[in-house]
Amino acid sequence: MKHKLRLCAWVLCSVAAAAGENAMRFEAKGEMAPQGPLTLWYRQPAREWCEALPVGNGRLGGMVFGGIPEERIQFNEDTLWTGAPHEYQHEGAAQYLPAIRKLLAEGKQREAQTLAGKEFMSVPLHQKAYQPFADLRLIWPEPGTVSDYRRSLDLDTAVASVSYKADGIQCERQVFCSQPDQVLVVRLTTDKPHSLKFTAALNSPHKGAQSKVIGGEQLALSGQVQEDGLKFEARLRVTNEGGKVRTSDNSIVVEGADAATLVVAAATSFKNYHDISADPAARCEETMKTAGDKSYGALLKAHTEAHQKLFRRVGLDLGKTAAADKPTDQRLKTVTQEPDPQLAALYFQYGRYLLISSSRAGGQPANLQGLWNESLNPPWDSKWTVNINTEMNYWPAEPTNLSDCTAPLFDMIADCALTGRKTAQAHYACKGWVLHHNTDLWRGTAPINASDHGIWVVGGAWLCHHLWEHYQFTGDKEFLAQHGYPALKEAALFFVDFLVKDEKTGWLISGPSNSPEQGGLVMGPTMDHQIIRDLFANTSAAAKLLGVDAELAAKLDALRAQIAPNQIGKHGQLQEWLEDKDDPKNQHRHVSHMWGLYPGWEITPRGTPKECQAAKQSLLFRGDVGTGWSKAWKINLWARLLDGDHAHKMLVEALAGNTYPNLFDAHPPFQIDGNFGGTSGIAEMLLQSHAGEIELLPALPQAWPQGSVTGLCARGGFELDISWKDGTLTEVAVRSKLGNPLKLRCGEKVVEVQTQAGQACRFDGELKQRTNADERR
Ligand code: FUC
Repeated sequence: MKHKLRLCAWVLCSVAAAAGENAMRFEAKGEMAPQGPLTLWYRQPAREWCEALPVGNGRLGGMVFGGIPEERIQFNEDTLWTGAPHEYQHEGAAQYLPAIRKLLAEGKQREAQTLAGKEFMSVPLHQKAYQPFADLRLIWPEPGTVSDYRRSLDLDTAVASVSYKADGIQCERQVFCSQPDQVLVVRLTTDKPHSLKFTAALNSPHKGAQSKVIGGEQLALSGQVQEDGLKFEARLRVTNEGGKVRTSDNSIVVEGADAATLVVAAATSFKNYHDISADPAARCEETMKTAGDKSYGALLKAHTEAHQKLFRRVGLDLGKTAAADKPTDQRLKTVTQEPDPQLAALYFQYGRYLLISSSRAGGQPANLQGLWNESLNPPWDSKWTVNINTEMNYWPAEPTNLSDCTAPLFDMIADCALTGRKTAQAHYACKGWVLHHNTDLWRGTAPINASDHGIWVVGGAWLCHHLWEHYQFTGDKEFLAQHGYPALKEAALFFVDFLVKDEKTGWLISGPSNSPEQGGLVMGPTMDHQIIRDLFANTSAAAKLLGVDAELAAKLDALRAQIAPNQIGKHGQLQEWLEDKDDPKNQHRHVSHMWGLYPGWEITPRGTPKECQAAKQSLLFRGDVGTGWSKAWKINLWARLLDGDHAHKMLVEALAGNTYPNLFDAHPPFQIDGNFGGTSGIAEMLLQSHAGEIELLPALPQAWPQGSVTGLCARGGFELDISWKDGTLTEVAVRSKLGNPLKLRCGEKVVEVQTQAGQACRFDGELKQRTNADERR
């Protein structure tokens, strides 16, 4: 394809891979300034999937490429997976548990792993994979000239746009995924009457999927992932304004129109993890019945309002930067040379945008890729890996005022508490429930893949941390009673049975398990103990709050005190293992033994200075290298160590080295956890509330001398707006939702006040409370 260029542009930028024969070149005028600080924008269409722009409504997700003369919107529905309802536990595995423990106690790790590999693993050994659904393809007649091309994603409206001139005609494209109407919507317009002409089709990568015209006006694509597996169906409806619309065998053709609105519905036969008997065609029909006839304006209004209700709760201003005038992909390239705090603010809000777009009540939780995936064989099956990744996805949820987005995670925990009970019985002969390091749509909980890393027992316990966090931030006692406590209690009961006494030390230890993904199968990894201590403390606190299970609460308190404590080793490090055997040269991406520092809170600079120093030493040994999520974790950890400059260094390194042009996190490959970990890390730099007080600007880097943030949340039910100048706090406004006592700290300054529910109070930079009289002055 060849395009003539008009060289009237101020800036001429070519597609990065422009050397290729087929490369298109686009000119763009300098005056096409970005629409605002919340916009990602580009001067060329996406060539790769990780350049396309994501839209999503928590269930449906689309990747918009913005091509000319062909648009590809690759889309997903979050319940389309391989496999079918299945129980993964290995019946009878528990009889081998004593032998595995004995071999480990004798130092025979290889033999223990071999025995466990044979007798102790999930059936089958691997879980199932998240699947792509289909592509919506739009094809236009090839234009002679293309100019003024621009592709963007506005995080505030959650609309992806494409605009350009084709042979002098202004063409516009808007794409969004509506949560209220449950459809993907595309709007096409031109500024020349009757000039819109295109063909629309649906293609699926699944074998045997077919598309056909039904009812004379809709295109239906249907298929099945595998013979006994999930069925799926998508529908496309096109409404033209002016001109004509006609259908062919498997496409819809629009000619001579002024504008057109395309609406896509998609569904599968998934009802829940043990029932896949739904009728996807009927589901699409139902969706189309309500959404299909709505005007574009009505669809857009409902979508934008629903999105902004969540998105606008938090604002972050880190100042204007010169680089902000450049396209997003160009900004990424200069982030290490040119200070660009505004890009950090954009990245922060992008994480919030992605959570709103991939995790909404009633849907599945955000998986390894959120809900965006184009591959039939995605990396790590795009499952829920729970030895860091799934939890990281939800780190920003509570602090960045998106508490509502946790609902799918809590539904998944409730499922796993049921399937995990069978695994607890079959593998350990223990009460309660257990989840190892992965789960899938079928809620597998048994140890998968290999015995050297699959047998890791605290996945469910870590997820339970989020249930308690939800209560901490919202004070929602009903949630705690109905959803939180039942899962916490059953998870705790598992460990009451599971922990064993270490003969050498007398401590209670966890095992067989591992320190995620290194060191092989062991007894007593530090991370397990930190997580189990947290689980026991939270379960006991919840029982006391709810006035139930007093005996159990007392038992958990007593057991908790006997669990192997954090230990400081010979290099001054926080020991990763029961034994003092850490290798200071180990730069593994997992920093598991730092769990107690973040996301846990048993290690704090003021509360446990020695352990804190040891954690810092361990983090220094691990170094700043790492994959996307590993760097994101380190942003949070350095923030908890109150070192804003180091946290900022990790953020810049993640942006420079682990971020795709569309700002997706690069493990590599794409994994969304790093995006979410980055967002929570920025929140931790500005506000912390885990240590019984709310600390303002605890890790403000020199690179952000002035700014403001609004709407961040703190434990205890507070919402805060904070402003600073010259690196110093200038003002803070606090809204108390629950009427809890408020303790604010900024450096060494501390103030304590009692609040009323619904009350707002303001403090100056010295933490002096402002009165109404102050306000009037
Ligand atoms: C864990 C990590 C890998 C990857 C995978 C999805 O196993 O160790 O780096 O993130 O999850």
